[in-house]
Amino acid sequence: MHAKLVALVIATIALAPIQSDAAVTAVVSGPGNSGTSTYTTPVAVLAKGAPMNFVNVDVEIHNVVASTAQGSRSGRPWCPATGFCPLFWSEVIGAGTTPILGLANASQGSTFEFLCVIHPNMRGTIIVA
Ligand SMILES: [Cu+2]
Repeated sequence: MHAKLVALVIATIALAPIQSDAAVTAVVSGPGNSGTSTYTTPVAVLAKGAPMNFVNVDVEIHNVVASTAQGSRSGRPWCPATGFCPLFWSEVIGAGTTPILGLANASQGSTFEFLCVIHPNMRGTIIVA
């Protein structure tokens, strides 16, 4: 049953019309991404101040974490007490949707690189428009 649901989601996405980058409000990962260097949406455009989700339609677990910008723990409850403190972050999830936290105050024109902590070869870019 679960496999049929995953297949249906994949088929629905495959049949969906191609969207311009401006229409993307989510970072999406899908089957095969862990063996590549990208996500299904390698570039995602976020309207300033709008929410952004991470959508995983893969059977493997993934997440979205800022790969470059690091900073203080202030306002970032996802940060560990020590170590890596990414500018933005999502939970590691199996198939499903979860919010990407930390982008609410990102400036228009900003560009952020991100990666998956489980598969650090998976990388992408978020552009704030
Ligand atoms: Cu991954």
